[in-house]
Order: sequence, then structure tokens, then C-alpha cells
Amino acid sequence: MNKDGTVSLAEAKRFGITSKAFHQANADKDGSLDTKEFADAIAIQFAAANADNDGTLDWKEAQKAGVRSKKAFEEADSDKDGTLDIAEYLVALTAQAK
Ligand SMILES: [Ca+2]
Ligand SMILES: [Ca+2]
Ligand SMILES: [Ca+2]
Repeated sequence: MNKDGTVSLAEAKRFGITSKAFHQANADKDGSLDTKEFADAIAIQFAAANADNDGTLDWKEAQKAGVRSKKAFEEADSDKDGTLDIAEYLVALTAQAK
């Protein structure tokens, strides 16, 4: 996220957000995600990857949701239950965008 608080498509991709989720979340079609739209994009990807609908992503699901490294996955899993809830998922995406 840059200083104006919005996320361009290029920035979103660094987080692991797909073009599809980006465009779905970008309700006002202005080419960038504001804070609320960014949260929507995260929620869209989380829901799309969470095939068993149990509220968490296991490693396989997390990869579908754009988490690229096992290390990012494990570090974001703060309660060490082997899955990411949506807050932990956001941590993983933020870590890999750096
Ligand atoms: Ca927008
Ligand atoms: Ca799941
Ligand atoms: Ca967890």
C-alpha cells in the first residue's frame, strides 16, 4: 500500500492478489483498491480458495489463495494450528509483498 492508501494492480500482485479478485473488489473501477476494496479482495480470494468452507486455509488452500512460500505460511500461522484464518492470511500476504 502506498502513501495515498490505495493499491494498484501491480502492488496487489506483489501481495499475491489475482487480477480477477482485484477487478471484482474494485467496485468503483478507478484502477486501484482503497482500504475497503483491498479488504474485499482479500476476502474474495480467501473464500475462493477455502474449498471446504471451514473458515481457515490449510497449506494447499493457501497456495491457491496466492501464498507463495511455506515459510510465509508458517510464520503467519500465529496460533500454530497448521491453518490460516483470514487475519493470519493477511499477515502472510503482507509479509510476502515486502
Ligand atoms: Ca477502487
Ligand atoms: Ca479450508
Ligand atoms: Ca492458524
